[in-house]
Amino acid sequence: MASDLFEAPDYYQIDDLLQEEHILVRNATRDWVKKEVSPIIEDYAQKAEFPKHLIKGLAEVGAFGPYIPEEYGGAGLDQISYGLMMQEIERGDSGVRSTCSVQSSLVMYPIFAYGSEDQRKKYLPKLASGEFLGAFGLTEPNHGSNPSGMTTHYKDMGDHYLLNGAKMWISNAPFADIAVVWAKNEEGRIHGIIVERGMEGFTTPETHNKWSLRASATGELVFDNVKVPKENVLPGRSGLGAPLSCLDSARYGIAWGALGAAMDCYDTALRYAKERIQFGKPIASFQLQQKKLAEMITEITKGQLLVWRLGVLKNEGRATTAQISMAKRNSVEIALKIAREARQILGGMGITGDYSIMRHMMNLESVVTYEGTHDIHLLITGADITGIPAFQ
Ligand code: TGC
Ligand code: FAD
Repeated sequence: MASDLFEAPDYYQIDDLLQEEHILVRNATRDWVKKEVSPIIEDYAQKAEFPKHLIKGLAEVGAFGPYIPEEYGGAGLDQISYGLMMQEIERGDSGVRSTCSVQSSLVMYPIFAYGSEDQRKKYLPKLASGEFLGAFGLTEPNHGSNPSGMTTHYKDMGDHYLLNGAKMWISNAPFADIAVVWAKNEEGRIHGIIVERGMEGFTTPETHNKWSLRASATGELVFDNVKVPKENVLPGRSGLGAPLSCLDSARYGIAWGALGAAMDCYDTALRYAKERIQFGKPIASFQLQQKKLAEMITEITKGQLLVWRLGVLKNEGRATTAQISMAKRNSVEIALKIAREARQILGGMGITGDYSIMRHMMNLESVVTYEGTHDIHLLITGADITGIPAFQ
């Protein structure tokens, strides 16, 4: 990719709403992304390889457990700092942000919120430092949008549990050291279980041939009579609400993150439009191109205000699942539209890896599907405003 000239749009002076710590965290992450992610990410995406060497740096900037208390190795930051971090990292690449979302919100969060003190002490510091990488197993081959139907299950064998089943589409699976896996007990109640790499019968085949999130590793988690120590079950909460509450946290990060991708596409397209001459004039002088750019900055600005307000509510413990869902859906939808329009502004150059836009666009095709599809999020809003769930 050509050198990273990114300048963040702030059309409504939203920086004025941020505290000094937010700006420091945001700028430190932005600098790190410019230095470490932008120069290499296109190559890794082209090779369909996760840049493992970034793990140490991600841990150092605090992207693994930004809001987990410092006593467990987290950064102890608030929700707006967490959001800004995700925005900057996804500005670099959605796949890198994915790794952080999974590690922080889908692995560290459930261990912090529902784990025993021993589990917290055993796993959280290693996850925060990047010594361990985690995965989150909810989706199954036959249960994606409806995880309540999951068939992965475990049996009480006296001194241990026996786990059987399979999870599919799992980020980080091929090299994760541990996985937080959601499975049913003999009564059909869902519990979280920490499964460790090396347990007999536990395999993690990689999913190949993705056109999206190519710099993020995806795979399966397969459990064939895996003996799991009883102390690996998360004791604090059971039922579908436990994994769904983790999704709240990850979806919140995506709401900020997808805006980062949108900002990068807009910024790239604006610069290109001012430089590219056709018919003797910069293409930015043509009304049709201005319309695209004007709509992009309008949607980005609305999105920025939405996630900032959501961050305030989240800091106060008042953000609802439906509010988070709306923000995730909105940010990803506008980011995808912006990526598609931005790509057109770059003409043929837009399809090359010399620019980040096509990579963002392809990545966002996963982001619009994972953590709840666009349709599921529409239904979550629908259920919230009407009081009538229309999922089935
Ligand atoms: P429903 O009846 O609505 O709820 C079941 C129980 O859960 C409770 N609950 C929640 N609790 C805490 N936090 C939340 N956000 C909660 N939402 C619901 C609810 O009160 C109920 O409790 P109880 O005590 O009455 O049993 O469940 P449902 O089966 O009707 O499903 C609703 C639906 C469709 C919205 C839900 O299943 C859903 O969100 N589906 C989408 C699945 C999804 O998002 N999967 C994501 C997998 S992970 C992933 O994609 C990671 S990508 C990683 C990366 O970033 O790379
Ligand atoms: P389906 O549920 O089969 O949906 C197919 C289509 O039907 C969608 O358009 C959907 O909106 C629509 N649909 C479904 N139900 C309804 C309904 N009631 N009303 C209207 N329309 C409906 N999962 C994890 O657990 N952990 C991970 O780390 C993880 N990482 C992922 C990484 C990638 C790259 C991808 C692509 C997915 C990942 N997922 C992960 C899985 C992801 O969460 C699921 O793909 C997603 O929840 C959708 O499930 P599905 O693919 O089975 O689609």
